[in-house]
Amino acid sequence: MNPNSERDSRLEGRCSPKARCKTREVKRRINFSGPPSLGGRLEKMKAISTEKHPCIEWGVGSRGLTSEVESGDAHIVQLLPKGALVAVVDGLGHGSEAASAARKAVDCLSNGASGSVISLLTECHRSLQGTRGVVMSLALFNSDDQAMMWTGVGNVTSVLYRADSRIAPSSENLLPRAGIVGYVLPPLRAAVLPVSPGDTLVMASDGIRDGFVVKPFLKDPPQQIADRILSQHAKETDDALVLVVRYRGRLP
Ligand SMILES: [Mn+2]
Repeated sequence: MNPNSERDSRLEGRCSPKARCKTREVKRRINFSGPPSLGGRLEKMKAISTEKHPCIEWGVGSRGLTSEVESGDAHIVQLLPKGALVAVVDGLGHGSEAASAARKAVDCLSNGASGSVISLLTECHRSLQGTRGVVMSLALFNSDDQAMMWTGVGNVTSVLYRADSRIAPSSENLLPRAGIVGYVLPPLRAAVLPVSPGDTLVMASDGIRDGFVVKPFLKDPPQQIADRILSQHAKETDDALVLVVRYRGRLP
């Protein structure tokens, strides 16, 4: 896709008109639970993506538009002394340029992971000048405060699901600002939400169709939730990535 036309549509908060249909073939290709012959790359990704940390537990499902070219979607889970920084990044367009922009954003986040989410995003914007740019959502869990601060630019969907069904609302959506990190940065806003053990954050690039259902599966391991969303909601027309992070509670 022409990066400029994608930029225009991203700036207006629209998705690519191409990103719609689906085929069985793609569903098979991205099915993690299928036979190992479906691709060593996916198997490897799954093997390293389920890990535990006293404060969070997470899983990630991801696949590139084609198996030959690196995905333009990326994520980071950075464990910190008092919590964790997590983010999903979507480089504009596809292929190596999108992947390199996404990688640069992840590097930038990992270098400054102890800063606030707004300063991190601003820093990313600076370091991504001259690249295609990315859209991203990021969240910083602070286990001292039992809180999560999140912000985002462009269409990466982020939803926090409450483990305790008595809490209303039972889920909250991040409201990202329109823009492109590395190209046009809007005035940023971050929100702070209290978190309790079991609360689960889902971040998905726009290669994942809206409408995924998480609430009935909140007790499942994060990797299982990520696998289900990827296999049922990945578009065939875009890179796709979903990160599922469960807050486990205060660090000892
Ligand atoms: Mn995308």
